[in-house]
Amino acid sequence: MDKYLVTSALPYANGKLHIGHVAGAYIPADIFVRYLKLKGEDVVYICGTDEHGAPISIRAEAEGKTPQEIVDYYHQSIKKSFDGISVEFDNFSGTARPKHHELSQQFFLELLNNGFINEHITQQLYCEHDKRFLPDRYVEGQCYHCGAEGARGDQCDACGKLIDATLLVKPQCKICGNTPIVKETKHWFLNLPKFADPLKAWLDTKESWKDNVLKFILSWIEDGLIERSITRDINWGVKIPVADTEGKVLYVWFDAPIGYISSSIEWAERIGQPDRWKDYWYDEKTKLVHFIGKDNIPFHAIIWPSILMGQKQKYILPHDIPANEYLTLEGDKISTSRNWAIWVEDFLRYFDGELLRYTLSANAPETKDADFSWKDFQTRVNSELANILGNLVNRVLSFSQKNYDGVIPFTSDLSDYSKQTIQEVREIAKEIDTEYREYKVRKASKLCMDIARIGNKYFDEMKPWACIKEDKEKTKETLFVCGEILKVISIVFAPIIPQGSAKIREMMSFAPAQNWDDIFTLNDSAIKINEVTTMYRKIEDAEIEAQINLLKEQAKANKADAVPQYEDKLEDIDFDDFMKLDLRIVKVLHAEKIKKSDKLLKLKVQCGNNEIQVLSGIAKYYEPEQLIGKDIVMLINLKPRKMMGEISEGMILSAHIGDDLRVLIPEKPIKNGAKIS
Ligand code: B3M
Ligand code: ZN
Repeated sequence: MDKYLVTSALPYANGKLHIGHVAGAYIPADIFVRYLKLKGEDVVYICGTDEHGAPISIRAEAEGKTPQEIVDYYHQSIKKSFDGISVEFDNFSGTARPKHHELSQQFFLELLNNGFINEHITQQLYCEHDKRFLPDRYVEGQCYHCGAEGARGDQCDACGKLIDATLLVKPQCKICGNTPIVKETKHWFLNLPKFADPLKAWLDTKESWKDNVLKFILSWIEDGLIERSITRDINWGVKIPVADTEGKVLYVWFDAPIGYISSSIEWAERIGQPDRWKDYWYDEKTKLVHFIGKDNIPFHAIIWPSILMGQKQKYILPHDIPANEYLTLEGDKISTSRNWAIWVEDFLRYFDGELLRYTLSANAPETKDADFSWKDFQTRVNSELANILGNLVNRVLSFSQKNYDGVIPFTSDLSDYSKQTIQEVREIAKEIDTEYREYKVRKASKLCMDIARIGNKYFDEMKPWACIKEDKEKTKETLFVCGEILKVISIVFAPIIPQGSAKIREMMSFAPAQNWDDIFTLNDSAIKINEVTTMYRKIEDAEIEAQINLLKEQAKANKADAVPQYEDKLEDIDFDDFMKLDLRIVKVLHAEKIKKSDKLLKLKVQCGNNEIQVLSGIAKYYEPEQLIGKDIVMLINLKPRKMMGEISEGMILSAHIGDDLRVLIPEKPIKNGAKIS
């Protein structure tokens, strides 16, 4: 029997999960694991959140939080989404945990001691405005491989190639938008050229790998491997275990895959067998399978195996890396920045997670990109899950309940047609077995549904509703065969729709599916039926329209939040129009919240010799104390207005974007009353 260690890419703990994520690296992996468990194989399924890297510190800075706060929040959010779609890891860890830090440092030191890491003074992009280096996603520009805009400092999404940030065309600081300069700094490099030969020898044994993975990697090695920097000038991450490295950490892609091991260690400790992880990672018979999205290929097929090869302890190397293509949404690329995405947690507010598992399996982005559309989702649920599978379950069980006292009757008197039908179903089950083994969930899910189709066809042809009027004994055969088919369905479909399968088995008073081989043993007695309930409710057109509207609105709302473009500028005005505005510096003497309003602050400000009262909608952004004593900018000749029963004699100037707002304050103090022009 084989032993498997299955992993899914560690999602970055800087955002929610969307359907594109789960279609690629999670649902197919969970299906594979459930399949292996049914086959009685030894398998551990490992994951966790990727809690380092520039995206997390960028998000923390943008939201005024600590990286740890961001990580804690999204770890929970992501875990909840996985629970909602029944993706069940044996362990779900996080890379900010101390044990992971220790292990990553240990890996680094060993590579260093074994001569696989070199130290170099390097040129890095540096923002003089923000006074900091700009590693990875802190910088964007044009890709020098393919010319695409928006390439990040570490990788270009358009061509998938890794990037040397200093070579980016027209680089821009992601924080302030300025053009960075190049500055020297010391870094540690993984000596990939030293691994070129062993990598090639290892990859030569991987003929069965998916084409998109193998071709891509071999061409990478052909192009010549170069040393890769595995440290960064930022504060959030695993500290470099070498003296005088303040302000530097290990590169997120160095420590993240080590997370597969640290999460395995955590698992072993949690189940009370602390050494158990070694049975997998140290045993060359273990098949290590990494489910990832295609943008993660080079890290898993080159850098990660090199990190493993550079250790004295012999670790297993990836057995297979099924990398999936992308999922598009309503024909358009999924984009978190444009909010063109269906977030799993939003989906779960309206529909059962299992419907998503089925739809994303039936239409999985395996060999090419696949599209998710709400209409297609509706069709899959209504015409396949409800009309084919649900219908079969319902008609067989209800019929038996009504006519055979709540049991599916037993008979051994089977016609050739019945025997053939059972045989046909078993043949398909064998095919499904192969498809699952090769991670082909798209084909597997179609074949599972085909078995239900066969069941319906058989039921239709046997016409039990007519037959029973003449020969109740003979009609038993139809029900018996259909019961057999339902049993097979409840096993072969279990990896894709675990709850649906459990429901069928409950209604048929079977224990949960645990053994694939039950497919090949005929039921040998009558089957008691429990209460029969509807498997899948149909989704109304109105529900689908509502979802499509929601999606569009969400994207539109996002546009309103987006940085206003120069093109959005208002109509030109005359100089005289501008001169009508009496803008002044004023000093805040007093500020307080207004009862009954969570938006307004009431300010008393000094402008020259006058005291003015003004109401401003900034209460969500500032505590009154934060403003008292500050010099701010105000329009003082706006006609007085009454708001919430209070008079307001002007307007405080502020800059705002999306959900963020800043009151304008002069760069150096200047006497209040000063005119602004
Ligand atoms: N967090 C990248 C991603 O989510 C990364 C995967 C790490 S796997 C070790 O695309
Ligand atoms: Zn900058």
